[in-house]
Amino acid sequence: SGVQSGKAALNFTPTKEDYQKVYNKIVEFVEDAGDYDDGSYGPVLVRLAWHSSGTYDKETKTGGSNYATMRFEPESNHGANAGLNVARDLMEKVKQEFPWISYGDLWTLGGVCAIQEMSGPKIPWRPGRIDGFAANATPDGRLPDATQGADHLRHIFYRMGFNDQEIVALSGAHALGRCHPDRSGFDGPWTFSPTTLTNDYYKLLFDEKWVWKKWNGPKQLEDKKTRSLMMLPTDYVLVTDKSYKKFARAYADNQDLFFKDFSAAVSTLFELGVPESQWVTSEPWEMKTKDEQEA
Ligand code: ZEM
Repeated sequence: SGVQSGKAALNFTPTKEDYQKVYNKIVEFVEDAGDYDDGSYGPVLVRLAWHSSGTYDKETKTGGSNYATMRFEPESNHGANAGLNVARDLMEKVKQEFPWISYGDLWTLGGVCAIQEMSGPKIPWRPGRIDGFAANATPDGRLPDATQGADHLRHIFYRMGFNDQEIVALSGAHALGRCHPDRSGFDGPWTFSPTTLTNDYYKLLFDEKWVWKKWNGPKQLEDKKTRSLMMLPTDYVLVTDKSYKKFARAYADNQDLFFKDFSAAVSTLFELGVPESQWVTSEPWEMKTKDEQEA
């Protein structure tokens, strides 16, 4: 069997149907969020999958989603990961029902599930990540710093192997979720529908007037009209940097194009750091949404 669980090798080779069962269990937990945030754990699961993948460095081939090293200190305590214990604890409940899945596969499947169930595009995904050790963790500072500018984003995302178009497409994930003062220090959602993936993030960047918020917290922008939405400094550079702006305009004008490019970039993101030999299939799978299975 190509899949290792961290426990003794199980005499069991999971099929696509087995992973679909895991997906379906994640859906149950995502929807059973009660009063948490906007009524869904979807956004924080997307953030967990992203932060477990976005540590990748293409030069040294270190970091990425392979070993799920955020389970260990000090990575679990890196400032960028504040609040992700919520997502890891939720995924732990799924892991208890499906102990054969690796944490890296579980967390990335959680991100795929969350995006698809929040009306996003299909994210091709395949299993093969293995559980690693604290020694596989990367140093702090590999994830982007929201207070910085266009060149910082290039430095961070080029290191992962992405280009300007992909930086802009990936940033569209901020249509989802919100900032929490007790996690990042920033406050508020980017869009009016934080549990549905749309291209509104780009539309709002162009259509609203963004002004610096007057408060004691970190530098962030708010929309002048309602003062209920926010943009990070790194979001705003998508409309001030000439190269980024052209892609942001295209995504604001065409949600299908955004979905197509977002799907491709996220699928690549979630596979960073996994050696080719580990994949259990050469072609990534499209997991079925809850709705498709009920139809
Ligand atoms: Zn985020 N992100 N991110 N992001 N992110 C936050 C929240 C979420 C940056 C960033 O500093 C922050 C990507 C890229 C970048 C999500 C997905 C993706 C927060 C708020 C910050 C500060 C955290 C909090 O307080 O809870 C920066 C600088 C980025 C560089 C471009 C990419 C790429 C993502 C996925 C593909 C999501 C879904 C959230 C919302 C989490 C939640 O709990 O609601």
